[in-house]
Amino acid sequence: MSIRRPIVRHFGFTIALSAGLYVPNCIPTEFGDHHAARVEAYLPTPFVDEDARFLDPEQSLGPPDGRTVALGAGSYVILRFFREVADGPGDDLLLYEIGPDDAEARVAVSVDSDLWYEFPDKVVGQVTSLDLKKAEMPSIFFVRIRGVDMAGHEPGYDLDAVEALH
Ligand SMILES: [Ca+2]
Ligand SMILES: [Ca+2]
Repeated sequence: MSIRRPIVRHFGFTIALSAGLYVPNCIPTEFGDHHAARVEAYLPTPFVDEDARFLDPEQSLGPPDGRTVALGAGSYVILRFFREVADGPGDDLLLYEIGPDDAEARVAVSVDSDLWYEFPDKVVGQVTSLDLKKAEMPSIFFVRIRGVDMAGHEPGYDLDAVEALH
C-alpha cells in the first residue's frame, strides 16, 4: 500500500481536490461512498417559506440521519454520487424517507443529468429500493426526486438519504 492512499482516505475529498487528484467521474470505488454526495440542483416547493429548515436540500446527503428535505408538489432535487453506481444484481438504490404521511415522490436516474429515466411507479414509505435494470442504464451518477403532493406538516416527501447498494 502506498503512503498516499491512507492520507487520501482519511481526509476524503478535500485533500483529493487540493492535491489535484480529483478527476470528475473517476473517483475510485475504494473511497467507499455509498451515499449521494452533492446537490446538483434544487427547486424548493412553491409558496413555502424559503427559510423553513425543511427546505435545505443538503439534508438529503450522506447516510440517513433523520434530517430531511421536504419535497412538496412542484419541487425537486437532483443529487449526485461521486462515483458510478452500477446496475448490479437485484436492487441498486435505496431511498430513505421519514414521516407517517405516506407522501409520494417520483424518482428518475441519469448518467449525465441530461437524459433521464423516470421510474413509472411513485415511491412511498420509509425505505424504497429501486433496480436500475428497469432504466436500462448500466450505471448512473444522478438521482432526481420530484415531490408530487403536500402531505404532512413539512409538506411532501421527506427525503433523508439516497444510498447505492453496489
Ligand atoms: Ca440492478
Ligand atoms: Ca438526511
